[in-house]
Amino acid sequence: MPYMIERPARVPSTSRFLNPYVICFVVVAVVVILAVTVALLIYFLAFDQKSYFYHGNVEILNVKYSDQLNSPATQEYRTLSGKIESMLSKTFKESNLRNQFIRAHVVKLRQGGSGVIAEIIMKFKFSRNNNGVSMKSRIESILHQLLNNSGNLEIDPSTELTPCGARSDLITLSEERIIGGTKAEEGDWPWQVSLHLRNAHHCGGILISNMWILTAAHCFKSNSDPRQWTVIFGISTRFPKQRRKVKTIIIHNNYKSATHENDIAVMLLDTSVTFSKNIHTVCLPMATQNILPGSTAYVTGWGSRKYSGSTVTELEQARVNIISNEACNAPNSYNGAILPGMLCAGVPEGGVDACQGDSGGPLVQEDSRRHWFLVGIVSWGYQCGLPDNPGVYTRVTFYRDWITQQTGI
Ligand code: 4AZ
Repeated sequence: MPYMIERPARVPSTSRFLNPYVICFVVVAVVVILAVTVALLIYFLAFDQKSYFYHGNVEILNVKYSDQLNSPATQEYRTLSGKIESMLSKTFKESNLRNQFIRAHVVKLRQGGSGVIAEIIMKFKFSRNNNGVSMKSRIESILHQLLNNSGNLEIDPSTELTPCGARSDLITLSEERIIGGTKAEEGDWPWQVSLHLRNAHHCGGILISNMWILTAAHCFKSNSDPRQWTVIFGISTRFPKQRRKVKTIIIHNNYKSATHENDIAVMLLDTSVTFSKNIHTVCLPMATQNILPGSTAYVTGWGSRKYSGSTVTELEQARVNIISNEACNAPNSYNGAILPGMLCAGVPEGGVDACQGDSGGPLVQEDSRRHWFLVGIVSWGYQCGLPDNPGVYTRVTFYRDWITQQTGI
C-alpha cells in the first residue's frame, strides 16, 4: 500500500462561529441591544415626564381686599395677579422643585378672612415613577414656607378651572398657540356658540355665564319665539359638544333696525351648560375700558366667506384692527352712520371681515395676562371685506350696564 498522507479531518462545524467577522457582529449586536434597553429604561424612568396640575388657594395677608379685585377687567386685579404669579414662580425656581415647576396662574381673587385669597393653578412636570403624594407635600411645604403657614393647598385634579376669557392653551398653562389660518381649533374660542333657528345655523352668540348668551337683536327679526331656538356648543355645528334649549329672549327695547341702533339681546338657557376647558365664558370689559384704535382683535363665526355666500360648519376666525368711530364716519366710509354704541374693525386693504351668519358673534381682544375680553358683537356693514366699509359691531363697553341690568352679570 503506497504511503498516503491522511486527509485532514473535516473542520468541526463550531469553527465557523469563531470567524472574527461573526464574533464582531455578535458583539456589536449585543452592545446595541443593551444600549437600547438602557436608553429606554432611562427614558421611562427619568425623561418620560407628564404634566400634573395642582389647584390651590393661597391667602395673601398684607393686601386688603377691595371690590376692584373682584373683576379680571381691572388694573388692580391684573397687577396683583401678576405679582402673585412672579412670587410663586421665583419661590419654586429657587426651591428643590426648580426642574419640575413649569408655571403658575391666578384664576380668581376673592375676599379672605384677613386679606385676599388667590385661587391658583400650578403646572409641574415629572416622571411617572415620582410619587404624586410626596410631590403634593413637597409643593405644600414650599408654599407654607413662603406664606408662613397662611396658605392652604388643595390638590384637586378633578375640578377643571374655567376662568373667563381663557383659551384652552392658557388653562393647560401651555405655550401660547399661534392663531393662524382661518380654521379654529377646539378650545380656541370657548365662548363662541351657534344659535340654531329650527335646526339651522342662523347667528353667532357669546357665552357670558352658564345660563346667559349675549347676541345681536337683529338675529330675532324673523323669529323671537324661544321655543324655536337651540344653542349649540363646540366648533362644529354638525357635531355639537353640547346643546341647550332657550327659556327667554330679551331684545333691547330701543333696537331700531333702520339705523342698527342698540343691536343687542340676551338669551336665557332652560338648563345651565356644563363648563369645560373648551366651553366657558369670555371676560366682559368695564364700561370705562378704552378700546384703542389700531389694536388687534379677532372675530369668529360660521358666517359666509363672501357676501351672499353660504355659511360654514367649522368655526373660522379672522384678525382685524380696531378703527376709531371718527375714521369710520369719514365721507368715503360710513359717513356719519356710526353711533357711539357702535365700533368698527377691519383691515385697510379689505378682504378680512365678518359676514352674513357671523352676526351676534364675538369680537375679542387679549389682555396682558392672556385673558380674552369681549369688545364687540357682530352687527352690520356694507357687504363684506370692502376696504372702505369695515365690519360694524355693537360696542360692548357702551352696553355694559344694560347687560348687568338684564342678567345680573
Ligand atoms: C349680515 O348681513 C352682515 N361685513 C354681518 C356683518 C357684516 C355685513 C353683513 C360686516 O349679517
